[in-house]
Amino acid sequence: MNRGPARNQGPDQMTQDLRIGVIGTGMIGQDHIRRLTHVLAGARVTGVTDTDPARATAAATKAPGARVHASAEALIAADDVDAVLICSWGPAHEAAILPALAAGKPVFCEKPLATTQEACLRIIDAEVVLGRRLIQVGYMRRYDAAYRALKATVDSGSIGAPLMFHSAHRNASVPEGLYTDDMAIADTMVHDIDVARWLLDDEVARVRVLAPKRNSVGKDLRDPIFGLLEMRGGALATVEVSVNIGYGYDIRGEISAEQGTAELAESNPLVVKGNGQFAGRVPADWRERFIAAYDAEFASWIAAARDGGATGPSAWDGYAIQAVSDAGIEAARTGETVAVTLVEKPALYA
Ligand code: NAD
Ligand code: ISE
Repeated sequence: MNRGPARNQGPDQMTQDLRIGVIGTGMIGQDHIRRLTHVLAGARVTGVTDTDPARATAAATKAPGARVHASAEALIAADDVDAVLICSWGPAHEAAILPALAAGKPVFCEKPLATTQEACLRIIDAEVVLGRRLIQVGYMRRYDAAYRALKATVDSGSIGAPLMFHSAHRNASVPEGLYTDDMAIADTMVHDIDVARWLLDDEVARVRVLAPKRNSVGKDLRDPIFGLLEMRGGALATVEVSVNIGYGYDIRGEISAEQGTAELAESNPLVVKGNGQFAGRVPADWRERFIAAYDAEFASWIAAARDGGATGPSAWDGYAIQAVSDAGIEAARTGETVAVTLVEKPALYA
């Protein structure tokens, strides 16, 4: 997996760097600015913008040489911005992606690609007209070493054809009153939908969502939930989403195949034994659990964007995941099994 060369900020290196403009400087925007500024080589942040100007100004102080722009449009048009990193809220993504595509600038868009299938299709149409991929969507689990090992095992055929994928996605807590029932699917389960499609190399045909007894910590929140995804080829994926589990951020995944199983190992690097027990750390949140995956994801994007293109999760993936998410939300509200219908896949994403 390419994590990129060690950072070297001499003058020659700086003239070759991919110059990145960041739209949205909240939690993940700041974390990505840190990795682009201090961890990865080959890129630097030259512009930032946020609807909260104070936040943009504070973020610019963390990226030497970065200018604050008054709007996303101004940032995208700037001569010293070669590529655009979108970390604003989901409903704002389309309005940033389309002008970036029109300017021919590579885009990294944090998940979701957009918040409606119609918006995703407008983005796909714009990319198809360009005739080349310029968009990578931030489904970072595909860059995690454990998920990649799981995928390699499935693809090798060594345990036979995959029949089921069991996924558990547990957040320690979510902000009360801000995190809604639908977000458990549209904001959280989307990652599990992404890896189910990727590991099983198939699209989701139907979705059902069940809710057991509520976790009282989340009060009125419908938490946890249990998703059942039927893939077109007949395999099943099950997904537990729990967002008030308390003990940490716990991501699990297991493939059950015709002649074996393969599962993600515990992510912590150390086991401590004492007093007749063993223990290890559970990550606090997604930033800790997937820190290396985000680094690898961005190293890969930088390399592709410097060549004027894109790699990894595509606009098609963003659209297909949105379709499953919409079906899941309907399934959760109605208790029914809901079919997922996709448009024909453009050849660009074959
Ligand atoms: P946040 O609320 O902390 O930050 C979002 C920022 O975007 C805010 O500062 C807000 O003022 C700004 N913003 C909103 N609309 C804007 C616009 N039109 N133009 C410019 N700035 C705008 O949210 P966050 O947790 O950083 O999430 C941001 C995005 O990243 C979301 O799409 C979220 O789903 C995604 N995310 C991905 C992961 C992951 O694991 N891949 C993790 C967390 C968040
Ligand atoms: C957040 O937006 C993410 O994308 C994280 O990866 C996910 O685990 C979390 O549940 C979401 O809220």
